[in-house]
Amino acid sequence: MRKFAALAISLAAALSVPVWAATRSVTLSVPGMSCAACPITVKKALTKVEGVEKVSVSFEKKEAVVTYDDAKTNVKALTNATKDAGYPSTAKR
Ligand SMILES: [Cu+2]
Repeated sequence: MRKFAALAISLAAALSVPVWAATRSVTLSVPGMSCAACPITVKKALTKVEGVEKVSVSFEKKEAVVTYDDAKTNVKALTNATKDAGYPSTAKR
């Protein structure tokens, strides 16, 4: 029965991902980017956040578009990450 128990546990673990988990996208306004090198820092900081799938930063628009898994991270974690890197940001609506 050991094998069955192990199977049941791994199955339960696989199913523990919330059904409402979804890939979301948010546009962050990052007004502190002052030169063409800034987006690199911002992108690095956002990419490091667990759950982030894609980051595209525009220096011209001073914004970052982030695609993330909302079961693993959230907008607050993203804005915190840019803030910690020296670039406070806010979510655009
Ligand atoms: Cu810069």
